[in-house]
Amino acid sequence: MSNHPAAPSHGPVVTHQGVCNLCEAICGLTFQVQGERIVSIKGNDADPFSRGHICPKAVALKDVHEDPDRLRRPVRRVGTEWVEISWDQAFDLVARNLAEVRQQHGANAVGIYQGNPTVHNWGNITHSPMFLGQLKTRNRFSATSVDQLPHHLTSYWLYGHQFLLPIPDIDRTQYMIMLGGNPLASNGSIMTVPDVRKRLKALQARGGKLVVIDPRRTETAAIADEHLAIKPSGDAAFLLSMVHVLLNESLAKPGHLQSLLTGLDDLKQAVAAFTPEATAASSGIDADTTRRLTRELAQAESGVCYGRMGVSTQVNGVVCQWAIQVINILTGNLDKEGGTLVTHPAIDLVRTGLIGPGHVGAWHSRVRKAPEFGGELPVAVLAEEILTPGAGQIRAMVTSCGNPVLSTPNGQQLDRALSQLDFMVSIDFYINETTRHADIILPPTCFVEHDHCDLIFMHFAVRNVARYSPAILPKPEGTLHDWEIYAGLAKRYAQHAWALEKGSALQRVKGMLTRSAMSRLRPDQLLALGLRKSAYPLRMKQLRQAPQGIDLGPLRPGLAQGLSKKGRSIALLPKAIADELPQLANRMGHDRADPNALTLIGRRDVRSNNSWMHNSERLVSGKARCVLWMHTDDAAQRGLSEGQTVQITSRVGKVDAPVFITPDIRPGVVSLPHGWGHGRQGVKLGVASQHPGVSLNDLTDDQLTDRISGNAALNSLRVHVKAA
Ligand SMILES: Nc1nc2c(c(=O)[nH]1)N[C@H]1C(S)=C(S)[C@@H](COP(=O)(O)OP(=O)(O)OC[C@H]3O[C@@H](n4cnc5c(=O)[nH]c(N)nc54)[C@H](O)[C@@H]3O)O[C@H]1N2
Ligand SMILES: Nc1nc2c(c(=O)[nH]1)N[C@H]1C(S)=C(S)[C@@H](COP(=O)(O)OP(=O)(O)OC[C@H]3O[C@@H](n4cnc5c(=O)[nH]c(N)nc54)[C@H](O)[C@@H]3O)O[C@H]1N2
Ligand code: SF4
Ligand SMILES: [Mo]
Repeated sequence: MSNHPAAPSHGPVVTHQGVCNLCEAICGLTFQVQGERIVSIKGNDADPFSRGHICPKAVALKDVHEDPDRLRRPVRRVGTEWVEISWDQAFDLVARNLAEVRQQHGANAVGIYQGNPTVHNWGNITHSPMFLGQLKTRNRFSATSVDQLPHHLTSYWLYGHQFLLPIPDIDRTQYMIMLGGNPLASNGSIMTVPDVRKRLKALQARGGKLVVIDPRRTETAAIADEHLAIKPSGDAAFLLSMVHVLLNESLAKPGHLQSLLTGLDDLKQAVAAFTPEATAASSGIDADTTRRLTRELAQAESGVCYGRMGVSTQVNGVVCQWAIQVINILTGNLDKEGGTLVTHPAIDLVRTGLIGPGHVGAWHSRVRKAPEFGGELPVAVLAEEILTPGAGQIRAMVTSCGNPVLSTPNGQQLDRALSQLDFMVSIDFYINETTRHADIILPPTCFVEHDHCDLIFMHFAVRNVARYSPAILPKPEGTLHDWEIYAGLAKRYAQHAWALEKGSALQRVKGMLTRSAMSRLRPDQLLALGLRKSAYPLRMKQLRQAPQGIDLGPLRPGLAQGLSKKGRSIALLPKAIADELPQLANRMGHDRADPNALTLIGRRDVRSNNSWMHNSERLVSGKARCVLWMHTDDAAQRGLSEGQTVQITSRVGKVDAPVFITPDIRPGVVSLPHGWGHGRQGVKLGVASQHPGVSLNDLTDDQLTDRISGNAALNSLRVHVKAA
């Protein structure tokens, strides 16, 4: 493999404005560059949205750029060795092998997994469909189903579109209840909110109130006006009680939404059993507190109920996200300034139809019969689809922007499954826990080497903003961007799979010509075309002249009007929820907990980013971060002392980690971060291997999923902990 000589650094120091793409906040950055070397990275005060804010990860963009472990050329695995090959050879091998598998075993024998950076790097959005669409497989997976799937399903049912996600109007609200989100560490999610600490402080300074509901006293809980350490997975019961109180204390005032609502009587019946008294034992939140919070929210001038990862990735994920929407509707806060609002981005994928409304259950997984949503199956079923023999078994995989061995439940099982594939290709610049199983790795350029315009997160932003960021550094010779890799694969695969395509020769030629024309257009050329359909009078020239971003104003109402225009109503009680609630009511209070078991939840840290920023020395140095948080009483009961190594055991696995003893977590609950576990053989991450940690997902259970959507239930896992 190639060595990477330090990038030349001579000539004048030049300043560029760009963004950080690592998380959903998309902070504006100022880069100083000398030759091909980054000299400094700072927050961009001129950015109207992020206002100079950054976190420690932004500076590590330089480390990724200079990382000697980062691949720059395609490699092929020969036994345990990796050898560089040309792009032409690589495309040919990939296209030939995938077409062969499809020919012999059918289209579903090829599986696809697209990970989180897919949505943080626009070339993947614009160009991956040209190649992946041709594979025509139903075995598509992504990080969505270890994350926000319940949000999409809820919006699909209530508002008719998977991407109509109402966003907290954090800058104007007077009351915010936050469940299962820790934006002070995560910097916000399904709420693009750079500089969140200042925005929350401003909420408090104008007399508003922040309530955080989380089993752990998180960084966000620590600045809240009130923190309730709920029992893990007690949220559905608690939220249903809030709905109950709204409907039974005549607090429900949907106001401007009233004429759109149907099913209000059925809803009242459906939540009848969930009195605050009945749910208190399940949630750990007493009835008086539930009633008081509900009244406070209902009576506030404006308010938001917001729930994220912690309430999505549990067995009642969809019930939680649905109940949150219902609460915002009943309090009249949906589609209201200071409440929750849908966004109006410059490139609007919803209103232009570029993202479809979604569909559910159009097909099911082969082994477990889990439903697809929006064309994807839940990733919790991926390993069994590879391991279970029979027609339709997955025999080849395409992965990109992802590390499912560390990020999906029962990672060890998936690790085993990937090692048994006939063929695997990964589009990634690291040889990590997942890509080490690939036959071919195709490495794209890294972030500072390509341009970027956010196409996804501006749909979730707390302000409407348009921003286009040119590349900071030139692309080194012989390297390709993600979009160029997809364009190359699309073309080559079409040649190899020619005989497999259905339709007349003329139709096939037409398809090929369209793809070939499309794949020659760069993302910025597609953006220029897209702007012509924008509701704003914006052109590429203006975006290029304002790399700090163009403010398009605060969020504004539009959801209700859009629904009325289409003659749509909001049916408050989708059938799947109506079917689920009686079962939930029956399960309440019948929790036969093993008295020695603890409940394991996750944790994010501001210096870590899922599984992949651990090869940056500046981010992993200092105190070890992959440690198990445990309450003081639970540690005393087990005779454990600070820093001692403990063994954590679940149904599917065992890991050892040091314990951190603290009063800042609910008794009976322990917490471990995900994304660690770099000690596996064959991983080529020099720094990360020195700070390996263990993988939380070697403990999480692929059989534990949200009962409605199949989203992974990563939180609330039963574990046993003892001295190692
Ligand atoms: N137990 C537990 N598990 C979790 C979570 C949790 O809270 N608890 N969180 C879940 C969530 S929310 C998510 S989103 C997933 C994330 O899980 P994944 O999406 O599977 O994984 P990442 O760790 O984000 O890995 C990103 C990979 O993309 C590569 N990469 C980075 N930038 C680019 C690029 O521009 N192009 C290409 N081609 N590759 C790139 C990196 O090298 C890395 O290998 O993890 C989930 N797993
Ligand atoms: N620094 C950093 N930032 C990130 C990431 C990262 O890995 N590192 N990942 C990015 C990604 S991909 C995403 S999706 C976002 C996620 O963003 P957030 O949703 O804000 O993510 P978390 O910090 O995991 O917050 C989840 C919270 O839920 C709590 N929790 C766990 N179980 C329960 C429960 O049963 N009930 C309740 N009420 N709470 C519970 C946990 O204690 C935790 O505080 O973060 C993004 N930003
Ligand atoms: S919060 Fe940090 S990681 Fe997220 S975009 Fe801003 S600088 Fe990047
Ligand atoms: Mo995520």
